[in-house]
Amino acid sequence: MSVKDRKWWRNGVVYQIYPRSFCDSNGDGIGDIPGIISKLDYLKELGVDIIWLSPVYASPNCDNGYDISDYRAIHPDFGTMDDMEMLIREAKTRDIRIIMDLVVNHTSDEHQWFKKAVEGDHKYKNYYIFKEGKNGKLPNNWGSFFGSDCWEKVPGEDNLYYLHLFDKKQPDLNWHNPEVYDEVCDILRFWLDKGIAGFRCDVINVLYKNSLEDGKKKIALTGLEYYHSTEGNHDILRRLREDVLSKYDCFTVGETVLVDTKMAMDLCGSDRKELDMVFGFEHMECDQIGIKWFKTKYRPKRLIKALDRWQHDMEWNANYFENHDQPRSVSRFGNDDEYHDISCKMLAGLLLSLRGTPYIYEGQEIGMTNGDFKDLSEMQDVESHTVDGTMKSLHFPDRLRDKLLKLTTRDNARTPMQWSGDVGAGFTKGTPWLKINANHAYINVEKQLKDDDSVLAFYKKMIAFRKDSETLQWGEYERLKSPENVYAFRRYTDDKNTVVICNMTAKKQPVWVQAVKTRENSELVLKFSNYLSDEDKASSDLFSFRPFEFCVFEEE
Ligand code: TEU
Ligand code: CA
Repeated sequence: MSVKDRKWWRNGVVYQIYPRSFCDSNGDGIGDIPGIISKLDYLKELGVDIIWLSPVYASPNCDNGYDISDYRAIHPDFGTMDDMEMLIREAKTRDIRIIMDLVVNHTSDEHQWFKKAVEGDHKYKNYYIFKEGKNGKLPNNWGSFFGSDCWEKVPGEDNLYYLHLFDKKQPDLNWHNPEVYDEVCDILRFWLDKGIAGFRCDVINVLYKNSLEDGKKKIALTGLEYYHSTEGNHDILRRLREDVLSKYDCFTVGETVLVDTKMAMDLCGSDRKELDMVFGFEHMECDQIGIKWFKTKYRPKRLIKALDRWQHDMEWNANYFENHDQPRSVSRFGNDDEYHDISCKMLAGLLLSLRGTPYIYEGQEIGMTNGDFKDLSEMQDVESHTVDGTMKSLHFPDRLRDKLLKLTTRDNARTPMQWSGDVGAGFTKGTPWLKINANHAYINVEKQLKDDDSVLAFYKKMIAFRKDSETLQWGEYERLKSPENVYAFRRYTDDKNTVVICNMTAKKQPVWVQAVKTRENSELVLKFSNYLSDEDKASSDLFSFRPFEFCVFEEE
């Protein structure tokens, strides 16, 4: 079941920039828009077609910009509106389009709307979700995504609270209110008229709350059943598309939390006319139980199972292994030690062979690893600090808290981009806002640009290979038989058959050619591999796949 319309963005290679950590042009230790402009040629050279720009709007930075206080202003840390318009222009001259982060489940509590609401302005009070506490308790028993409760008392009130599914400085908008809908339509038009090419839509499937009743008590996210992908939410997405988005040459990718493929198809199936694609989380939950802080051992077969399900069930995918919220993929699904480079390349090859739009997160292309934080004092992530408080209140032992936080802090993905091995990593001449990983001394762009066998060089070659491959871009998908920790699949069109094999482990794995082939008397001709020298594999019946080996064969 796959889509046929070859929209320009379907096979665009998307590169996510977390602006705060990408490139600091003025030495204040914070990445900025002029810094991004200075790296556009690097991105072009890599093969990037689209930039997903995480929030650069005015914000008090409680959640590093995912708490917006003015949707039409650029935070001075990042530059000016002129800088932003120059970025859009300069990117366009390089045939790179920009999508922005649309964060409209909530605003910052410092947004004018919320300030007026708490001052008692009736119109703006209806922009948010207020409710009286009951019998000295909170209005209901819901839990927030950040591991705390999700009601905060209104300043100056005895018993009035406002809802926040994230931090208390991120009050949820009331999407029952048509005026909120109209405001968001205007925000979309404002940015689309500036020439952006679409939006990454933040937690876009929790907008419409059906009720504020107590939820069925759960370990986390009690109350989810009242706001998760509700019919009201679908209606909003359909109308936003109909009223605004369909009038522009743009696309949307939804960050849709906690959806299975059925729910995902209900949000982005071509017949639904809501979102163009969605980020699923099932593969991001293969090494945890339910919520991210209940970590389990990573088992490749679980990752393969999740990826296979989404490749099989979805018309189209938004494929990613990293973003600004997730640990670095080489530290999580690869090996950031002995097999660092080869496992980065395997993950690159896998990402760029799957059916769907490929998303690469800043630094992934050079194999950046999780941060090297000493303890919570070196972390800035509001989620980590909130969760630490909750774990303390639950009497988690210090060592366990410390271990869990280092494994799960979103700051693992937010350490400054490693451009060089110099002090400041070529990211800044000043003091960086977040600790730079000490391994920038040997994992950096400058070094890898000079090395034709680097992770960066592999990403460039694999991106070019994918762009040249009809099957990897548009082919159908079918899983092939293989040992459980080897991911083998084929991508095929009417006349071409491309076989992809990934050893997801640090151990040698035997792969029986007969199990992988799809036709009698065919030959598997090796077209791409992450190992340089390659004995002629296809001549034998038994492949012996080396640690983290990745191969692409054409079946001829
Ligand atoms: O994240 C939504 C979300 O579910 C987060 O809880 C995320 O899955 C979790 O932090 C993973 O550890 C989006 C943004 O990506 C995130 O940066 C924001 O903090 C959040 O929404 C609120 O806007
Ligand atoms: Ca700066």
